[in-house]
This record gives sequence, structure tokens and C-alpha cells, in this order.
Amino acid sequence: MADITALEAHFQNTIDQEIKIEPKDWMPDAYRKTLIRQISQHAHSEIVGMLPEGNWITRAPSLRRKVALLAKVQDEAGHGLYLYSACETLGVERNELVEQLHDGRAKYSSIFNYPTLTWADIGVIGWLVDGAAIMNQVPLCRCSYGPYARAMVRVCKEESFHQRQGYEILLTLSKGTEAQRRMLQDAVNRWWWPSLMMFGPNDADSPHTAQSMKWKIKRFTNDELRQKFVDVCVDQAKLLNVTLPDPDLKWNEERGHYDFGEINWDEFWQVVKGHGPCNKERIDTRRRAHEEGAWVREAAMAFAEKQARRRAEESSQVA
Ligand code: BYC
Repeated sequence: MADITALEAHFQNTIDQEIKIEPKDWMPDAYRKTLIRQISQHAHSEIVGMLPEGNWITRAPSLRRKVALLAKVQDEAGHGLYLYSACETLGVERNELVEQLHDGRAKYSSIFNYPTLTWADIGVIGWLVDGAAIMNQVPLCRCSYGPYARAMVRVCKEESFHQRQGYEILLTLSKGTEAQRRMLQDAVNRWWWPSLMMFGPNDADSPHTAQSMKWKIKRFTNDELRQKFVDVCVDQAKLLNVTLPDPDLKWNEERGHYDFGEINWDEFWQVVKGHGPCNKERIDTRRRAHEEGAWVREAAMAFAEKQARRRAEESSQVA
């Protein structure tokens, strides 16, 4: 058996040379475990992320808005599927991952446990939530694990469209009536802080960041990405004529970045541990959808088996 230290050295050296790790390559168990954890939680986030927006498809204010929202929600289902497939290349079954989500062992992004109360929330999700997702996910296109990196290229292209559709909704509201502008500001007030929480705990409290940076799964730390996000949002907020709800937000000449206030970490951990405003509703809805979709999975399996039998018969006739 090859010496484990030599294998580990070769593995790290491959990563340091920016060569992708592929499914059949040797990898440390902890690297495999970290990727299964991150990719599956990412997939779950895409799937659960359909719920707050799906809630508005029937109420979108015009046919054009409805079509765009419908397409966006469908894209998210697609992202979930690419990511489950990428995760399966690490030797885990999709059923097992879905079970982990349904019984609360696996996490998904905290952001999807907040309610969508008005149409402005749909615009703000596009602007801030998809904006934060893009900030976090563009570097994942350079992740050391090939299947995840390649899935992310496609996901990011679609996310950019989502962000634009959200911002366009908000630009329209910002030029609308007084009531529309109030609705916009109210949505920004409710989503700003949860969006900053999407980047995860501060670096000092993040158990996984240091190792994931060394393995080039993560290319930036949680705090670095959060800072980049705040910096780009300030000008975008000015264009929308909205105030970001943080009295400590101000330009710091020395740092060349915006300073911002302290995140309510107690709220973050409450939501992550399952006690946010919509956690129960989201998981109940997912479980129900899975149960009600059982016949589709059975039909697909029966069809696949029939096709396989037919192919086997055809090839035995040829032989
Ligand atoms: N919510 O050491 P840390 C999207 C957990 S966007 C819940 O920093 P890591 C979408 C973390 O899992 C959202 N849990 O961990 C957008 C860990 O717990 P475990 C999804 C969170 O992995 C629009 C613990 O806290 N994006 O899908 O190095 C529409 C310690 O954290 C959160 C991704 O998943 C959170 N916000 O860094 C539709 C991107 N933050 O696992 C859909 C890929 C942290 O030890 N993921 N935790 O039990 C990542 O980039 C990283 O996993 C994170 C966390 C930056 C999220």
C-alpha cells in the first residue's frame, strides 16, 4: 500500500499547481467529506431556495414578470440537480443526501428561512440574495475539485441573469409611486442583514475556512467575500434611492472599503439551528413534495428498466 504521507504530499502538490482533482484521483477522506458537505448543502440551498420565490409565481404583477420568475425558479431546480450530480461523483447516493436534508442532519442556506411578504421581496432577493450568491460562487468556478468547478461555471452564468432581473424589478419600483418606494425600502430593511449572513460566520469563528482555503475549495474567506459584497452594494443602493439599514456603514479611506456594523450572530445561529421564521414550513414543504413525487420517480425507474431490457434484447439478437 502506498505511503499515506506521500499520497497526501502528491495531492497537495497537485492542488498547488492548479491541477483539478477528478473523481477517480486519490484524495484524503477529509477532503472528500468536506466537499460532500459543502456541495450537498449548496444543492439543498438551490432546491429550498425555490420555495420563497415560487410563492410569488401566481402573483407576479405582469405576464413578463411571471415568465421571468418562472424561468428563474426552474433554473434553481436545474442548479440543484447539477450539484447533486457533482456530489454523487464523490461516492454518495442522492437518496442519502435528500434524507439528510429532510431529517435535519444537513444544512441549507439560512437566507431561505425568511418569508417573502411583498413583490418587492422578489426584486430584493434577485439583487441581494443572488448578488451575494454570485460573489460567493464565482470563485467556486476555480475550486480544486473538477466536477464542482465545472457545475459552478454554468450556475454562475444563470445567476447573473437572476441578479439582473431582480435589480430591474427594483429600478421599476424605485421610479414608481410613493407606496412602491416604501415597499422597496421595507424589503431592503428586512433582507440586508440576512444577506450578509449568507457568507457564514466571521473568519475567526469559521471552523472550516482555513483548511478549505489550503485545499483551494474556497478561494476567499467568508469575511473577504462579505466585504466585497458590501462595497458593491453601496453604489447600487444609491441608484435605487434606498438606504441600507446600517448606521455604521461608512467609507473608510485608510482601508479602501466600507466599514459596517456588527451582524446579529445570535439570530444567524438560531436560524441555522432550525429556529428561523420559516424553517419548519420549508422542510415540511420539501418532505411533502418528495412524498407526492414518489410516483414520478417510480415511473422514471420503470421506464429506464424497460429501455435497458429492450437494449439487452436487441443486442442479444444482433449477437
Ligand atoms: N446558512 O466554517 P464555515 C443559493 C454553516 S446561495 C446555513 O464558514 P464553510 C441560491 C456551515 O455549513 C446559498 N449554514 O463553513 C441563491 C458550517 O456548518 P457544518 C448557498 C451556514 O462551509 C439564490 C458552519 O456554519 N450557497 O444557493 O467553510 C437563489 C460553519 O461555517 C451558513 C452555497 O452553499 C449559512 N449562511 O463556509 C437560489 C455556496 N454559513 O457544515 C439559491 C457554497 C455557514 O459544519 N458554500 N454555515 O455543519 C460555501 O461557500 C460555504 O459552504 C459557506 C460556509 C461560505 C456557505
